[in-house]
Amino acid sequence: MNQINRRTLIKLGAFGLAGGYALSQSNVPAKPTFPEPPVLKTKMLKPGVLEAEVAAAPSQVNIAGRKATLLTYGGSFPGPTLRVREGDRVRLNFINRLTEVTNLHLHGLHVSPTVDDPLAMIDPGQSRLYEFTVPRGSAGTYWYHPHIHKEVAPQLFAGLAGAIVVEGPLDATPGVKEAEEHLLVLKDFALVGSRIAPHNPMDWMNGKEGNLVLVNGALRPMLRAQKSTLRLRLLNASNARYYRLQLEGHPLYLIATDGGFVEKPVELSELLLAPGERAEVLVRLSKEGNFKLQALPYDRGSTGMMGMGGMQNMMSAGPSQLETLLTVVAPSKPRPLPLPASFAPLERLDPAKARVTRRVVFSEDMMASRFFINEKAFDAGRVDFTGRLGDLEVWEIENKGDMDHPFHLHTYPFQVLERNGVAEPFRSWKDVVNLKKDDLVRIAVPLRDFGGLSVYHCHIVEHEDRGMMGTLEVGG
Ligand SMILES: [Cu+2]
Repeated sequence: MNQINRRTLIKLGAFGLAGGYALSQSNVPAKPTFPEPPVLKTKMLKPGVLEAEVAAAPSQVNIAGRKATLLTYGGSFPGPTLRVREGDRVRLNFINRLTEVTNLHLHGLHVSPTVDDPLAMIDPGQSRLYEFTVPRGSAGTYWYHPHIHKEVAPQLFAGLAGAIVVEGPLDATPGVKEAEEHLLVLKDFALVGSRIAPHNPMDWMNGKEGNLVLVNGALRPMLRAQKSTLRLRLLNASNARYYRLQLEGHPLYLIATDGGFVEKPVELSELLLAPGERAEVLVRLSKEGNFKLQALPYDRGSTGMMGMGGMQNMMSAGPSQLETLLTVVAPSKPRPLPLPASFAPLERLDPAKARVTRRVVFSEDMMASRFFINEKAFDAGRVDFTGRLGDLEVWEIENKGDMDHPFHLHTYPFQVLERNGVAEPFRSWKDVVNLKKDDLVRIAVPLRDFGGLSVYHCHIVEHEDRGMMGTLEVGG
């Protein structure tokens, strides 16, 4: 077992046994530890071939310091992290112990859509084997969640989400490898008693947000840093909540986006994570003290409903409230590592070589709470786009709605070329890109390695469930 796994397991042991408080064999007072998600146990069949099993089941778990009945993977929230290495062959057996149909989506992993089948249906009591090879060059942070059309929103909101961490050679970059690593699954909940609050009609329109804004299922935990440089893997696993992240007194150094490492660290004063997006950042703690990681107010154009004289008027609900997500406690006499100068060059995709340019237009019918792509609601039996394996394509995505919509494409990681005519400031691999009202985003999509039927959709999962999804069939 490598060092990272061992380290994470030690943390898991402490958290799993003591519910957030490290067990101490002496009489030293227990010290709160950061609630790291558990790690999925894998069995090595032979070098480079791993087997693992995870089940979806209703479970009573502790979130925000109270007992709640959630739908979980592996009996925990977040679900256990699948930690694998580039090049690994993975045999993941998934068992459905829910009372409803579900499946798994390996969000962001470049694997065959016949494995990561967005239309797979796994009945209660049934299982399905997800067997795939972890792509080279994909070291980064991914996740898994359900993908049953019309049921994604209630299943995800109820707790079905877990991270996938891909390790690779770039993790050994000086300035990264010595950093103290933590995974932060950002997910909000709303409870009625000890149960998940059901969706109401407004939730289906705006996307459901909850009043409990949690990190790894904990309310405003403390992260007592042992080292002065932190590597935070950030995952927005929320249905609809956006996180405009800022750490008091510290810039964030972006080192990876959805699809892995960028070419060199990018200094950011704040970082916006739309639903489904991931980012990895380095934090350099250079002074002692406590620093809040906050989600700053963000206006995603959601609407509130106001009853007036028997009429229901829609109005903008305005920006979200500021939320404190966690507090970082710097170590004494901190001495952060120098920043890595660079990682590895990313392939440059030349849009002049694209054979096809497609248009994807988001639109809304707010009164009917229906959502469309190119004026059509999702139909699993209809092929919207037909692509050719090996082609580079340019997609022009436009948001003609009033709300933000995060665009997500399965199977094929892409690079953003420009937003509203402005070139992207740096190259990165993405699988989610957010569009504000009236935005026009151009992306380059290489259709590589795998043919089959994939989908693209809004990652406000209520919108996906209410029609904002299309199909892409790639053939040889
Ligand atoms: Cu949307």
